Amino acid sequence: MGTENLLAGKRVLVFGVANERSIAWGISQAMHAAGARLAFTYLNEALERRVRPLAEGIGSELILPCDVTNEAQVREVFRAVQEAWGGLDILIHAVAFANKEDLEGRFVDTSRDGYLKAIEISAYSLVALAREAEPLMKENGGSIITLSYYGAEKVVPNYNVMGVAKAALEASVRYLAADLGPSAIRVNAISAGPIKTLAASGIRGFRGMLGIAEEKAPLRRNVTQADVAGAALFLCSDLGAGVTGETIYVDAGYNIMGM
Ligand code: NAD
Ligand code: 0WE
Repeated sequence: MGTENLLAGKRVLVFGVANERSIAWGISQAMHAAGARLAFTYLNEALERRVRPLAEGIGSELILPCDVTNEAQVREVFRAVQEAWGGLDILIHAVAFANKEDLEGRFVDTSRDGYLKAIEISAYSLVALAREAEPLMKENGGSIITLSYYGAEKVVPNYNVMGVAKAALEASVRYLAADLGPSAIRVNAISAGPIKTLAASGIRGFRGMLGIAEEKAPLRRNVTQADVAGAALFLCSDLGAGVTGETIYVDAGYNIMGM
């Protein structure tokens, strides 16, 4: 819909594609259609088999392994991007993980290890990636996007430790935006409504959540990967030039309702 040249020639690095339903894949397709070049990372070999064909299908030149808890792999990804492209314009962070047992039952029962793991993978990783991205983006400025959820600011049953991690993520977006702003690097979060992805498929009662969201949201529907991609295009292009440190809701308005 008229976005052909919105990101012409922009170099995009994407973390968080697992399969064709991933929110990061929806964003990637939209950015490709807007004229961007894309590089992808995958968590492990099992996911490489899903990610590589998708990436190659849109002409991706760079497809690299990266567990965000592995400092050596993180460094190698940015080294390879610098070598291939001589810089970076856009970074997409769409990575989250908590132990399954911590996404049910009582938050008060979260173990120390489970808490630290959720925060490390889902929040600290943005800080680590932003630090590596800064020198590659400095020359021309850049844009960093992460994905959050409503459970960061209100208690959503069973979201538990992920809610705490998303709160840390949203606060990290503000502190990173302040640090990187003088380098013309913008940092924003998109807080998406529930979408049926691989990460959601492991959640008991997720279908019920989709039904509730649809009923209560002002737009009376759920959001799609394409809805999230639209906001990402806005934020990463010159259309979003004045926006940084924000968490923008793409949730059909769900979060504004009181009852
Ligand atoms: P997804 O399963 O497609 O993506 C999650 C990704 O995280 C996967 O690609 C997985 O490989 C990656 N990941 C997990 N641990 C990792 C690690 N240690 N290192 C590197 N990568 C790792 O699901 P999704 O729903 O597209 O999730 C993407 C983002 O969107 C997440 O941050 C999620 O919290 C957020 N989000 C999802 C929803 C939803 O309802 N699906 C709503 C709001 C926000
Ligand atoms: O951020 C998420 C989910 C992220 C996620 C999903 C899993 C499933 C499999 C993180 N870690 C894991 N670990 C696993 O082992 N969402 C926004 C989707 C989601 O998850 C929920 C939700 C919603 C919405 C969990 C409970 C309640 C609501």
